[in-house]
Amino acid sequence: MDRATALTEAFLASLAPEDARMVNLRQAVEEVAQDVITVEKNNPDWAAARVLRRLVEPDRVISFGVTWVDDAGDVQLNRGWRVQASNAIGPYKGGLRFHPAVTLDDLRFLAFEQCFKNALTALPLGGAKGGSDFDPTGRSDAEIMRFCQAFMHQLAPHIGPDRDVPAGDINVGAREIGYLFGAWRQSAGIYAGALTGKAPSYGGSHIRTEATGYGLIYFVQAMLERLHISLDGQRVAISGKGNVAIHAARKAIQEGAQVVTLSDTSGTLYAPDGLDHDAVDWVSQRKAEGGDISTPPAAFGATFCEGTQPWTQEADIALPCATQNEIDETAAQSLVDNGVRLVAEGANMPTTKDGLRVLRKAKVTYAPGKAANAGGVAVSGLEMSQMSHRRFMSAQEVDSALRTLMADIHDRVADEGQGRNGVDYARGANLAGYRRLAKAITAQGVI
Ligand code: NDP
Ligand code: 2IT
Repeated sequence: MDRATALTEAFLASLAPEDARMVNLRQAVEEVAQDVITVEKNNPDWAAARVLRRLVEPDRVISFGVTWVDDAGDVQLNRGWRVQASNAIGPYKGGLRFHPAVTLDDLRFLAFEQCFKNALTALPLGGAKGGSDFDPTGRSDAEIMRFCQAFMHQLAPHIGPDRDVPAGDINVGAREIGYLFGAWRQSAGIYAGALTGKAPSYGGSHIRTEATGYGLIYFVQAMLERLHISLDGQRVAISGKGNVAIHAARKAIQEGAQVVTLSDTSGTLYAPDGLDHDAVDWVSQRKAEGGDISTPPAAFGATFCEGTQPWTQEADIALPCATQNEIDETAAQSLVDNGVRLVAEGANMPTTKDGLRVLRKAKVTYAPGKAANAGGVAVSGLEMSQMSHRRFMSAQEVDSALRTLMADIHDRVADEGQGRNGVDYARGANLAGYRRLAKAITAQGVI
């Protein structure tokens, strides 16, 4: 066993038993520790400060009940959380996820990852995540509004523009952010940037909705540039049909790629010659209506493969943009067998530990979500500045700033991850994020 693995095992064994039982948190922590633990041990200040251990321990976890009334007049109960992981380099920052399967384990791993992602943006953004086990499926607009208001009633005392700034994530988009912001504004009695992802009509940034997906493609272009390959003509398999997937698909098509798949929980839409903008618009419309994608119009040249993932189709590039752990060992092998040479994560931790081992063995170029999907939170950072200045950028200005931010993140990560056998982006992202956090945490003393 090498030194990093031995130290990582000892580190994992030192976690609180309830944390060690959180499988997603453990997976995320192990993946970071493996890359940074020897760097920490070799730096006496960072080792003495126990930087990594302090990053695993959130500053606080706020847990609350959410009570609301459905359209039938019945009282409904849900559980909500906000995990405030670290504000060492800026206000707590990270999305809110509404999904019936959400657990504290998910939000702990997401908040931990967010600290590193936000550090990589080079903006003043701390790490947090939150959400609820609320299931929006089949709920009316009025029910969504009442749920968001009840959720914010509980969360409002804990957030604010310099304290903690939530945003969207799975099932939390522009509509939900609008209801959440309205409720926060009423509760706080002031108008300020306590949430990002707002519409431009009330203090939001242009391109925030598109930023994660567009940023992912800009990151992929920076990766391909190093390999002297153009995105033009590449076959791209994308999973998901939500915010990240749709905007990644639109930008990829715009840049000349063939988007061969989109997907949802029911199956995969496969178009061997590529989906066009009309097809992506149709998928986006289906998502907005709460519908599935099983009956595409014939003109799209696409077939629906029920119950399958995109990873069984031939492609050059794979962009997982749905959820965590969607590429396991079998899926990763299938990607390799179908010709995929580059994987960049739009979702957070979509690749399992075993999946990653398969990709590495096959020498697939792999970019982790904490680098490749950082465009969303980076534009959230720009939204915070614009709101504070009371001065807003045009869509073109934000898009061009996003391109630069993603190219800079890429270069920071590639420099740190450069090794004898090329760039290890996962290692580069973990180390670059860790170094910024370690410097900030040690400079501020033991608090
Ligand atoms: P959306 O709610 O817009 O879309 C989520 C998509 O993922 C849907 O197509 C959904 O399928 C699918 N999905 C969700 N849960 C599961 C599951 N358990 N199994 C299979 N498919 C699932 O969310 P986003 O696009 O915003 O988020 C997607 C991913 O990107 C998440 O990992 C999120 O954390 C990450 N991310 C999001 C950012 C943002 O700015 N929004 C920023 C950075 C990362 P269905 O339609 O069937 O429900
Ligand atoms: O995972 C993420 O980076 C997000 N869901 C966006 C966070 C943000 O604060 O914009």
